[in-house]
Amino acid sequence: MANSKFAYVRSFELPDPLLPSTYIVCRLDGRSFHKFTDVHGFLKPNDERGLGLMDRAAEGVMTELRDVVLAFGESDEFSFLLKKHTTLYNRRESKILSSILSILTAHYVFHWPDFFPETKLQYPPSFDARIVLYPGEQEVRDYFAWRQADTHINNLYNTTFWALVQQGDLTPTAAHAELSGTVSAQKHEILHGRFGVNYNNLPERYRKGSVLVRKPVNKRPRSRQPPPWDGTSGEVEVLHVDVIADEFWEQRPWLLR
Ligand code: DGT
Ligand code: MG
Ligand code: MG
Ligand code: MG
Ligand code: MG
Repeated sequence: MANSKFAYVRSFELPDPLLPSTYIVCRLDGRSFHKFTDVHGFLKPNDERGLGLMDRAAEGVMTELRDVVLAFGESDEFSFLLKKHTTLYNRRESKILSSILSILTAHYVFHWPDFFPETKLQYPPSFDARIVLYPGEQEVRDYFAWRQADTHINNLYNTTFWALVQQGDLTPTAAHAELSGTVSAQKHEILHGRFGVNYNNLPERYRKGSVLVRKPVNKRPRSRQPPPWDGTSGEVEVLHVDVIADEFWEQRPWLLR
């Protein structure tokens, strides 16, 4: 029916290509997860099940879209990095964004019972998404450093806040007041001095977030040349490691190639 008299409407569909040779980052965030986590009884400040489910859903995105080479998640959000020269959907923004968004959402709902066997979903969760283009390696590294620094700041605050409320019997208002204007060191001191908690011993998942990459395949041990591998095949692994320092990136040069 290509030439029906209606087909002209197609010309209203405008192209939306993303600039070539730039890094595409897509960030998803749970819509009103303040309410969603409340209704579903997530543990505060961190619910292992909820974070594990987000990781599982992000793994689903990487399994279905091989050009996604790196993902970083914390709280109700996940960021996905595509290969610099990806030709996925001819780099059409709406196609890339909507696919990542719907794959993650579908996996989140599909795998819900594996992570929350006792809790029935009360209503369908949803996410929003945006795509940001970055021109160079430095900006990409700084983007992921920014998200991981955010993880750390939020987690230190939330951990201290909930210790004051749950163990210190402060009201939320009083806990807020107590923490207002405090710097990192003071929060560490409250945790350690009053609750005997050494922040640095808390699980890495809470402090560093989740980093998903693929394990190199056929990596020749001790070979002088880096393996001719582009990060798009093989098994996805979930790590809780530092992405701010050089080491993570130096060990995985394919991420930014
Ligand atoms: P939005 O993103 O503007 O639609 O609104 P929210 O409510 O999703 O706000 P956002 O994304 O800034 O904050 C994430 C919320 O999700 C925040 O209220 C805390 C909650 N949340 C995330 N992870 C956990 C968790 O592991 N346990 C609990 N109890 N809450 C969590
Ligand atoms: Mg949001
Ligand atoms: Mg949210
Ligand atoms: Mg959020
Ligand atoms: Mg179709």
